[in-house]
Amino acid sequence: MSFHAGTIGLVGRPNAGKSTLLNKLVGAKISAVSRRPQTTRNRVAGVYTTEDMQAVLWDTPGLHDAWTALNNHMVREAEQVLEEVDAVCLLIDAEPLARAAKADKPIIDTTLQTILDKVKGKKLVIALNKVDLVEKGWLLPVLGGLAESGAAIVPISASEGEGLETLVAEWRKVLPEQPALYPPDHLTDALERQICAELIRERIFENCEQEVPYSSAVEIEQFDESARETENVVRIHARIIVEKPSQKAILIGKGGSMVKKIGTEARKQLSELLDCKVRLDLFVVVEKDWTANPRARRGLGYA
Ligand SMILES: Nc1nc2c(ncn2[C@@H]2O[C@H](COP(=O)(O)OP(=O)(O)OP(=O)(O)O)[C@@H](O)[C@H]2O)c(=O)[nH]1
Ligand SMILES: [Mg+2]
Repeated sequence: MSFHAGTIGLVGRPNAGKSTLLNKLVGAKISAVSRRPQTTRNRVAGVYTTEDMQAVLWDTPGLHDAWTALNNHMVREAEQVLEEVDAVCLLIDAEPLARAAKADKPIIDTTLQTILDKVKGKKLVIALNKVDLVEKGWLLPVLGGLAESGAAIVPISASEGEGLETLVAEWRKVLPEQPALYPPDHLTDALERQICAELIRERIFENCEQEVPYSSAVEIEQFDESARETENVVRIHARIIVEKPSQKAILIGKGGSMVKKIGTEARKQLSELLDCKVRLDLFVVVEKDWTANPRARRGLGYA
């Protein structure tokens, strides 16, 4: 049996489920997932290996109309990945498409067409995601509408793990025949401390309202593994950076309740990731308008 391997960019609109799919296939939480759009800000790599293929998956920020410097960085990041990969997997949320079908509107609207134009010339597989949320009867017209793109289309549910075998089989078809790029047990290139920062940021996205998640960044100041072997514990100091004192107040919450909740939830996830106990200290600091400041953005890895 021939072996196929290469890089695949997971792209799509914000909230389509790209990070969920990456985590599901890798079998570990390496990329932040939240109910809010624009959760992912930088590319994250995960490796998925079977007997006859290996896909190096690049999770990317959602493609959207950027209106701030930080958003610009996110879209550029996704577009750069598009240029570098062997093939593209475009994730599309099935729900709005099913609504379009019900309303007798075109399945490929202008936004989707813009994204399809961006990936033109690339080997393409479309993953129609969140089919668990769509009445089966509306799936057919949606698939019919998407067929105009000319790409292979696979209905999936990233969160439920449905359709993933078929998706992976389609990926294999578009990847070049070559040996694996990584050892089969290799899961990610991301550093543990980077993933930790992402998972703390994810908890802010899930717990805080309005602009707070979009004005927050997380920086790991200390990642102390000196007692990892002996006492099975890692000590982590992280700074949550916000843009305004009012956001700091929201993040800290009444009597510290919000930062405590974020800390408790994050600690649980970090402990799973690192497979040991985690002592987590969170500090909230204001760095005035950091999202608009190129140097501050660079310092936080968003440039
Ligand atoms: N019901 C259902 N929900 C899903 C599925 N896949 C993802 N979700 C949910 O959709 C939301 C967005 O998922 P993400 O994985 O963060 O989406 P993303 O495409 O990475 O989003 P950005 O990083 O913001 O571009 C989360 O609440 C997920 O739990 C699915 O197959 N079914
Ligand atoms: Mg994401």
